[in-house]
Amino acid sequence: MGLVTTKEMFEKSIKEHFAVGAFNVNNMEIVQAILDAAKEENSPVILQASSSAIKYARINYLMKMVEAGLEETDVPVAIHLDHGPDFETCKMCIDAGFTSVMIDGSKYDFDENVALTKKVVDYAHERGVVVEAELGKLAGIEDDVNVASSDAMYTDPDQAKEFVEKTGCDSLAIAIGTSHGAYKFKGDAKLRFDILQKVKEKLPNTPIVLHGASTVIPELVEMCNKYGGNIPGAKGVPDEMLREASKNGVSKINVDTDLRLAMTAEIRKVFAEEPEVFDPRKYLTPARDKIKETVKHKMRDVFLSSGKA
Ligand code: TD4
Ligand code: CA
Ligand code: ZN
Repeated sequence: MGLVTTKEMFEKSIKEHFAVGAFNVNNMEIVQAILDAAKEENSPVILQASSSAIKYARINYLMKMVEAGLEETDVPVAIHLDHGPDFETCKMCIDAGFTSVMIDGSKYDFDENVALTKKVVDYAHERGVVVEAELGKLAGIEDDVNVASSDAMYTDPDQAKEFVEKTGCDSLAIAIGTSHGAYKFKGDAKLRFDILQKVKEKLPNTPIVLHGASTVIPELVEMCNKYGGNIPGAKGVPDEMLREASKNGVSKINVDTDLRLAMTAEIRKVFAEEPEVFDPRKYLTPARDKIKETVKHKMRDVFLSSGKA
């Protein structure tokens, strides 16, 4: 099928009650692991790159790696800009062949967010590219400001409807209590599914996106710590909650932290157990395998996207 926008996979996700995983990519091993997982699970998939990923890997390398991967698979694949900070970055990605971009105007007030998002939508739609926008602030560190989870700015469902109508964005990221990184909750995980439901009532046909949705898989955290890491008390969104979200109107679920943990856990293990190893392939091979296994588990058991290609 090759490179596609997210339009059809999201329509199918709404009709058939599953979510599409959007996995952050930074290098070849990560791209290969995700695409191999999607192929084996026969699942649609979104590869996404943040602006720091683009700075790190360089946009031409990212595009060419994705194109290389597409030669080996028939599942629908979208390449998406994650958290586009401004119009220029979105334009650069659209011009480079991305099929989807996110403009993250959540740090601006409502009207400025609308205006910026609309500008990106106009440019993208003329070129057949779709746009994700964001309304509301994720708890924790978001846009370099620390939003305490107690006064986290959840998405207002009425505003969400007005925002989508005014901007014409194709999908909407909402804040219901998730946050980026490995420390999402102090006590029990709590998500505002009531807000998700209200947003869905107001916007039944708009694909909804969940950011900061890594599980922070306990076995991976343990493994990192066992082999010399220091990430105590890390906690994410339990699989069960993500499965509910996938069945009940969330179309796209973003995952980066769990892939970082998978990769680091395996590399640490080799470093700790085989200090004589200095061939990068000796530790990047198990790292890549672990990312693939992690992605497959999410597609099959959590997002329910396996077989939906
Ligand atoms: O949008 N994302 C991934 C954001 C990571 C970007 O970080 P860099 O700027 O360092 O590349 C998510 O919503 C994933 O959330 P997660 O729960 O995996 O942290
Ligand atoms: Ca944001
Ligand atoms: Zn995010």
